[in-house]
Amino acid sequence: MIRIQQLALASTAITLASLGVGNVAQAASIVINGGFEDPALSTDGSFLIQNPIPGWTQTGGVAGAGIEIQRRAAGDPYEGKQLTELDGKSVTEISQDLATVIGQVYKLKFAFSARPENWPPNSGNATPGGASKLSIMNVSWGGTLIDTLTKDGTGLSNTDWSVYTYFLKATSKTTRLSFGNLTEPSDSYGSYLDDVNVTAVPTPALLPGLVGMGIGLFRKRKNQLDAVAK
Ligand SMILES: [Ca+2]
Ligand SMILES: [Ca+2]
Ligand SMILES: [Ca+2]
Repeated sequence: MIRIQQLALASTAITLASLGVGNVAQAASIVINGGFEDPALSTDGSFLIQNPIPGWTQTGGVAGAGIEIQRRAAGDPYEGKQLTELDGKSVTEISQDLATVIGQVYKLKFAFSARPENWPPNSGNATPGGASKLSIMNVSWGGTLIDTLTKDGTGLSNTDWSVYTYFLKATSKTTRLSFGNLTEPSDSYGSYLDDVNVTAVPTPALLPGLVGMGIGLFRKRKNQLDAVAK
């Protein structure tokens, strides 16, 4: 794992293309069910809490908190029809053990939103008064915390997705990828996660050097992406 400074795309002259990683998006993701589309719910407004689900297991929080899948129950997903809410019955950590190659650099990308306070306005699925609107996302790679993200759903009538991207090196044949909100108020309303992708970076010309220099982690917001799936 490389500890890195975070680079805002707009503040640097570095772009993915200039890093020689323009083809990264073409690599297949090694994450199973990264879009939380399985198990598939049949109707909008529905949700399901179970553990495990294909690809993902609850690894933190109280037993029985479960992994919550929502189909437009309280906001639009970033990708597909469904998303996961980390605050299922209570705060959780969910993980997937990835088959990785030692020394290989991977690109981690996912979308994170706070749970919106008002979806749709005045519906039964709006976050109730008294519940926290704070959403926290702790991201771990190989057991090491790599970032803590915070969003506030106060006043939102729909999701407000941001996409985060990191370049991370594998140091083991199995790398555990975890997302948790154990530091968020536990009230069954919280962090939304969708579209988790991990792709091997195909021998970029410049990236290994940059990683070596400590610039291995890179993140940017959705509005800096060229195209956004919705
Ligand atoms: Ca999805
Ligand atoms: Ca919940
Ligand atoms: Ca919460």
